[in-house]
Amino acid sequence: MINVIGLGYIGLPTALMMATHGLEVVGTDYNEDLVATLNDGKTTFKEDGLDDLFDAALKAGIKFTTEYQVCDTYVISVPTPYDKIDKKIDPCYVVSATNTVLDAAPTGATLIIESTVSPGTIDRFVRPILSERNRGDVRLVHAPERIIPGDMVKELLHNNRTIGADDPEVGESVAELYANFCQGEISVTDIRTAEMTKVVENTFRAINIAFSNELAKICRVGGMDVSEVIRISNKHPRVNILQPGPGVGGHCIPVDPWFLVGDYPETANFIRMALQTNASMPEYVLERAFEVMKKEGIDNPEKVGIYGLTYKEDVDDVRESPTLQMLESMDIHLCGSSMRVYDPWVERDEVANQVHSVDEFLEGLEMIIVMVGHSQLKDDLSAFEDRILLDPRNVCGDGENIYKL
Ligand code: SAJ
Repeated sequence: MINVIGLGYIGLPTALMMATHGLEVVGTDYNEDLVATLNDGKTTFKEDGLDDLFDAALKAGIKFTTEYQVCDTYVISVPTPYDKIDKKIDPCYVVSATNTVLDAAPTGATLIIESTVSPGTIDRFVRPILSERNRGDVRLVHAPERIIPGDMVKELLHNNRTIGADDPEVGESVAELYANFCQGEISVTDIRTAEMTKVVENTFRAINIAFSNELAKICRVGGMDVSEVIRISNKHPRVNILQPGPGVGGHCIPVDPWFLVGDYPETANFIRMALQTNASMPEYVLERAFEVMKKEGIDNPEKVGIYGLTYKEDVDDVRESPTLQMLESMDIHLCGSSMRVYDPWVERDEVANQVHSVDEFLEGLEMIIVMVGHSQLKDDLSAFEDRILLDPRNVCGDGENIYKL
């Protein structure tokens, strides 16, 4: 039996995928409400294909509980927040989950950590627990998750995976376990390399986005169209520049690269600069919004609305979202967050001035900042027609009323 610990954005789909591929799975989370919701037959977040996978997993016999199980394999998939001041990882959830697993785990159990951790975290925080508790018998593995929100179900099936283990035989046996559902290539390596590759992958993406954001700023100063510049540059067979935008959100790309900066402050200079460039974007959009307001004679921020609150399109996750970062920066500049906010994906109240229908959003609005290009935007755009649009993601098409980054 496999006990998946932590039923959030990664743990839940992983547990469901395992359960629908012939494995006996129990999902555990300390959050009683979350477990109750799952036991009521409902999923806890929106994700393409998740509800169908959930129904199939229920039929296959998956169970949800707050209790850790006595079994041979544990998958830890808990959050790894970071300290915003010193930029280092906070491994508290991994540490407490490991301790509780060890209370239940029989001799020789396999402990797979899927949570993203900075290189060396397992040596510094997990191994000491195993030695203190005399549990050298536990087979320790790091199998960092790689799935992208918005396409998680497909990526769980098709992405290549990395398995880090002390003993290559243990690594191979865990690779076989994942091969029950994973059709990608599975690389087996040591634990520290697995930790590093995960952070490197997200750092690579952060730097690529930072490059495009910097290009957007250069093109604005130089009077060039950054989208056209990137589109044509990407026709080169060895160039693949990502898209500029209003900032970088989510729990991964703006967070994980800081682990390297936090642990290697003297060396990770290039990475630090890239992260600072991405972090500057929400405020850059705000400045651009004021520029456009001035040009268009819009003097009152209450006549300006923000479309999109999630960190990217077609997800309901608002963590570290560019809109939240922008609202924070408005508070700092004392212009208040008087702009109305609407996001078709976010039903719960997250911020002041949030409204829950397009009609309420549009009432009296003269300008809209389109922060997220949800699929619904295609329908909503026709209603936005006679307003001024600021389009930092370049998802609204072209027109006299549409301003770019
Ligand atoms: N973004 C841009 N321009 C782009 C692409 C993205 O501004 O061209 C922005 C998005 O709008 C968003 C942020 O970057 O605000 C991050 O979004 P994302 O789609 O790039 O990535 P995540 O955070 O949803 O998922 C990433 C993925 N990592 C990589 O692709 C290397 C995913 O595979 C990881 O599993 C995930 O991080 C994670 O959990 O680590």
